[in-house]
This record gives sequence, C-alpha cells and structure tokens, in this order.
Amino acid sequence: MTLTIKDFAFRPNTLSAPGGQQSTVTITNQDSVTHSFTLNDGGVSRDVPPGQTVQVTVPFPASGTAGFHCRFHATMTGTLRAA
Ligand SMILES: [Cu+2]
Repeated sequence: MTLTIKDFAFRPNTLSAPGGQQSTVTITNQDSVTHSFTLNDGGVSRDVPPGQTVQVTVPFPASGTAGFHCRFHATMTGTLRAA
C-alpha cells in the first residue's frame, strides 16, 4: 500500500490491513522538509527525506487500531486499522 506525505499531512491518514499482518507501505514525501513514519508504540520509526520514497514493513494490530505520527511534527498523525 502507499502513503503520501504532503502539506504536513499523511494521505490517506488511515491504513487498513488484515489484523496481525505485516504489510509493506511505500511512503513518498512530497514536502520540502524531512518527515517520519513512526508508530506510537515505537516499534517502527523511519525518516523520509524531502522528495524521497521509502518502503517500511509495518506490523498491523491484531485487532482494533494503532496510531502513527511524524516525530518532527506533532500535528501529523494517522491510524492503522485491523480490517
Ligand atoms: Cu513531519
């Protein structure tokens, strides 16, 4: 699945996958500053330089939801949802 960072926001800001699955998320940063994809539980944190694309293996929660954010910008948040 793909995730775009643009104008200091994750688009989309909710990602869904089967519960407990590890999914590869391709993240492109279209802004001119470095952002990060960081799980709230700290299990994954990957910086994404401006204009770059990275791939991250993301463990989805067994059930319910889990949060992620950008470690540089507290207003940037998103949700992982067990489908
Ligand atoms: Cu950011």
